[in-house]
Amino acid sequence: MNLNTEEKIKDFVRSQGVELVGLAGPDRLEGPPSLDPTYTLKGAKSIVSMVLPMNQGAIHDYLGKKSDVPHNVDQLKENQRMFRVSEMVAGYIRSLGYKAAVVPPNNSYRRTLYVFATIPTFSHRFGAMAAGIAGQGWSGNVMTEEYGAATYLGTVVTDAVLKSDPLRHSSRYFVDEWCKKCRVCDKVCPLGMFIGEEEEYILMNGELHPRAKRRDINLCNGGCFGLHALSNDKKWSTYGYRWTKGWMDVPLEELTTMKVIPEFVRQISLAGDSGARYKMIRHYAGYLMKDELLNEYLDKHPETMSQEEHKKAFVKHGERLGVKGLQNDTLLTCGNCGVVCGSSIQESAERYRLLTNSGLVVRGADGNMVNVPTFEEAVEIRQLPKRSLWSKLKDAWILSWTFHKWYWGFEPKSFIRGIRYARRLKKAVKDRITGHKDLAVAAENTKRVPKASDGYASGM
Ligand code: B12
Repeated sequence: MNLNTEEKIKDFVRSQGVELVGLAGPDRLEGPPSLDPTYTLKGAKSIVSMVLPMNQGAIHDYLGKKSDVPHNVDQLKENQRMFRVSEMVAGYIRSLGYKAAVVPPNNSYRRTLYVFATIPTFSHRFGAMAAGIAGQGWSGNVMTEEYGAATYLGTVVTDAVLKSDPLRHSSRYFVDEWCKKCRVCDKVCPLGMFIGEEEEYILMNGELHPRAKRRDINLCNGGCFGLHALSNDKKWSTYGYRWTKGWMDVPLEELTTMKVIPEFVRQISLAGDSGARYKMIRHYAGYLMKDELLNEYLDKHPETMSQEEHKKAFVKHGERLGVKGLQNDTLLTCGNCGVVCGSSIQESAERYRLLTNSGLVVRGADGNMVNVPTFEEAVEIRQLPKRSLWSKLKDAWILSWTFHKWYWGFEPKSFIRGIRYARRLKKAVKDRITGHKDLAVAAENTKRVPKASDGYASGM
């Protein structure tokens, strides 16, 4: 049977073990600048969007505080697998006579004046929404019918003009049909990046895609980088071992930008291992790791090791990758809003129960993470690593140097497109509000029996 290019590409993706794949052609790529494939490949016109699920068992061990190693291993294995499959798909598309390029799974950002802005070269999320295989959820993570939001995304861009796949969901589907009945994601963010009912929007192909209003992305950076691991009610924790005083005993509503950014910069600079840890994160999803280096670590089955053994294996793995200064195996510590979001509302409720009923993990005197049921017990045994001021300053320099080397700069084109997009978005949101107002007035009018004073013709 003679397959068209679209079917050939999707069959090839599935033959690589990726079940969920979608295509978006030029008609679907109108949106924020990070939906523009030409930033990655000059002349690009279409994208191939791919989704892999996170390992469910590893998630249960992670949220249930049995061990964070299986989930961290899953993040390494599946991000690297997505990277490899993306390279294969790009190679296959080139063999069909087109140009193609891979968007790294993570950590590939545009240059900006604020180096923690993390604006991607291409947004996998927006790509998956444009290809119709995923929709935005309340947390801003994109959701799929098959796996919820606990997924790894990948994208290949190409200059082939591909026919877009049908949109599976309306722009509000997940927020209105799933999230409204669930909402565990906004209860598992240690710093409450999104609380309350307010929505914000992504404007894509003329449609507004809702998500929870984010108070400040640095609240996520603070939690996800392990700078604050304690829930606001002190009932549970993430796998970070730092508790930031300035963010404790403060109602989440009071954690505003001016309270967050100075403390975030201070904490990330004084942690003593931020530079090394960020380099390791970038090796996990920003670089294609050499097979032998990847297998050298995975073949040891790190998820079966004791904490002591895994700390040694992980630091050694870092050294083999050229990352010096790793002190322990704490890497990915949160991601709760994505990890807790399962393939059904019931599964998400179970993951929420696991996280909030399994107490806290803290670092004990021997440097190992210990699971304790209460905050009081955690305070008793918790011990932070002793680090000299010199090692902290050295690490702060490495972090600042690395981030500025990779992400500092100014890109006029991105900046101007960002302003134009922001204007379109503002107008679309305003029109939506006035449109709603008009609808409300119209609805009101239909309800209201016309009075003589309205001057309506009788018998309406
Ligand atoms: C930067 C980043 C982060 C940052 C910031 C996240 C953010 N902004 O949403 C941090 C470190 C906080 C983060 C956290 C997490 N991340 Co992350 N992250 C990314 C990354 C690199 C880009 C995210 C993105 O799309 N940013 C786009 C920004 C710009 O989006 P925005 O805020 O919605 O954009 C607004 C404005 O900035 C403007 N805008 C958009 N684009 C542009 C471009 C320009 C030039 C300008 C001026 C403006 C502008 O428009 C939007 C408003 O309408 C992607 C990898 C990738 N290349 O796509 C992974 C990615 C989104 N992360 C992922 C995950 C899983 C997570 C975590 C769960 C942690 C984890 N790794 O397990 C948490 C979830 C936090 C959350 N609720 O969003 C997955 C998402 C999977 C999913 N189902 O959605 C991705 C796709 C990685 C992957 N390959 O799977 N992440």
